[in-house]
Amino acid sequence: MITFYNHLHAQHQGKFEMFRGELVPCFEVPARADHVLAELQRRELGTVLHPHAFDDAALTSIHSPRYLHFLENAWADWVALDPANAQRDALPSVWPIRTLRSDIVPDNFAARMGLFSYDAGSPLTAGTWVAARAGAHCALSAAQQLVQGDRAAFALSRPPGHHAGMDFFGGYCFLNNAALAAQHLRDAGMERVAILDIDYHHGNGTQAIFYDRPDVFFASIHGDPRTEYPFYLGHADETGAGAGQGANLNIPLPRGTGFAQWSEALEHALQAIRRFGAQSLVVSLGMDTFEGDPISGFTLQSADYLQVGQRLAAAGLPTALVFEGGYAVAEVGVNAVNVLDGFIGA
Ligand code: SP5
Ligand code: ZN
Repeated sequence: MITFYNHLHAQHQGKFEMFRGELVPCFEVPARADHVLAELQRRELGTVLHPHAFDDAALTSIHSPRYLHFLENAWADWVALDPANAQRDALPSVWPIRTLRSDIVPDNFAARMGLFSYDAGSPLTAGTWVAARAGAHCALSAAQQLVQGDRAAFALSRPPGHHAGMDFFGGYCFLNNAALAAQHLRDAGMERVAILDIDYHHGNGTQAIFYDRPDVFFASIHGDPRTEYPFYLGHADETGAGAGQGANLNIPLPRGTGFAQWSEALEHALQAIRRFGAQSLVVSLGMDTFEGDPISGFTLQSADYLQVGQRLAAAGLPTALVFEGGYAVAEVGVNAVNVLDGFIGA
C-alpha cells in the first residue's frame, strides 16, 4: 500500500487551544504524524511518497472560494494587525451565531476568523495554509491511486480534516481531506462513493458537505454528541436531506464503549455501505477511539486495530485511508499502522 506523507505537516504547529477558560497546550501536535511514519518504516509496510501536485482549483470542488481566500491570507492578515502577532497563534473569539449576518465578509480580521470557524480550539499558525494544502494533496493523491487501480492507499497527514466544512475550520481541521478524496473519486467516474468515519468525534464537516447528495454515502461511528465534541451534530436521526435522504448514517455510542460494541457498529456501517452499492471507500481514520486517548472516551486496545483493518478490507472496495485524530502520541503510530497491517494481511 502506498502512503502519501505530508512532508510539510510540521509547518502547522499550534501552541495553545482554548479549553474551559484557559489556554492549554495543543493536543494536535506534529509528533503524531512522526510516530506513524516511524512505525510504518519500522514495519516496512509499503512505499512512502510525497503527494502529487494539484492546482488550487482542486480544493474548490469542496471549499468555497471566499473561505480558501481567507485561509490562504489569514496569517499575513493576522500579522498585519500587529507585528507582535507573529509570535502568537490566531484564535477566533467572536462568531455570527443565529440572528447575526454571515453574508458580509467583515474587514476586521478577528470578525473574519469567527465567520469562518466554529470553535476556539483550532489555532491558525504561520504554516497552517501550506501544511493543510499539502495534506489535501495527500488525500487527493491517495484517491488518484485508487482511480489508477490500486486496492488501497494511505494519506498520512495533519492537520486533520473531517470537522472542516465547505467554508469553516474547527476541531483542529482546515481542509476536509476525506471529502476532497471522495469528490475526486466521483469526478473520476465512480458513481457511488462511501465515506466511513471512525474517528472518535463525529465528522460534522464531512456530513454537512454531502448531506443533501445521493451519490456520496456518509457513515460515522462516534461519541454521542449529547456529551462529546462537536456536540451540535452527529445524532442518529440525521439521515440526509432532499435527494440525499437515506445517504447519511450516524451511530453515536456512549462514553466507555469498548471494542465488542464498537465493532458491532462497524459491521452495521459496512453493511449499509454495501447496500448503498459503493464503488469505493474513503475511511476517515481517527485513532482517538484508543483507550489511552487523552481527550476521548472509548476503550479500544492496540491489538483491536488489526481487526479493524481486516474488517475494512473485507468490505472488498478500493479504499483510501485518511489519517484524522488520535492524541495518545506514543501509541498513535502502532495503532494506525495496525489498521494498515490488518488491511494488508486480510
Ligand atoms: C480531528 C479531531 O479529533 N478533532 C477533535 C477536536 C476536539 N476539540 C475539543 C477538545 C477538548 C479538549 N478536552 C480536554 C480534556 C482534557 N482532560
Ligand atoms: Zn477526533
